[in-house]
Amino acid sequence: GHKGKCVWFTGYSGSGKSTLANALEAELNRRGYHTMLLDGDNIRHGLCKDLGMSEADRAENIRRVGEVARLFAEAGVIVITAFISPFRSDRDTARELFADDAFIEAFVDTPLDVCEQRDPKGLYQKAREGRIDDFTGINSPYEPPRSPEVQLKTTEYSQQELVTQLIKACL
Ligand code: GGZ
Repeated sequence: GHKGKCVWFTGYSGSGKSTLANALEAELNRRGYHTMLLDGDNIRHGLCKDLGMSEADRAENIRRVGEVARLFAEAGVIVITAFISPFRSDRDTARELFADDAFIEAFVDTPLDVCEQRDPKGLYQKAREGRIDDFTGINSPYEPPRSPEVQLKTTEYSQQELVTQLIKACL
């Protein structure tokens, strides 16, 4: 297929966005689709390395990611983005860059207490100790999507089942 689109993951730090984004990308590649994964590793160290975690900087981070996603989608790529993107208005601004059927908001619905228990990078502990400002879920808000195209309940389904739900929502 050559119809570009954007699968936009959103959820807390440690919710499983990157894991699911990578699993979705692998399944799409297996089916012959050309994909591009945008995440903190390839965006916040380069294009957005001038930005921090204030509300304004997150808005600018998400704005740039949305614009890059649109460019790739226009070239026929399925773009997968994995950012907390905690503010509804920023996600809605990204959505407006795409046709109605070309923006798939994927809410990684892992409860905050589960993310905090997992704490894969020890960031929640640091935030609780007051050593990280503006940490999402601790001292910075997360606004859950009101009508995401797909809602991924990671505590109820296996990764394989979640990838199946994603494929149904995006193909
Ligand atoms: C939340 C933070 C923070 C603060 C650093 N709040 O789970 P991670 O570690 O690997 O991914 C998180 C990442 C958040 O960057 P995003 O670009 O996804 O954020 S946003 O969409 O809001 O622009 C986390 C780490 O950076 N991290 N400080 N204060 N997460």
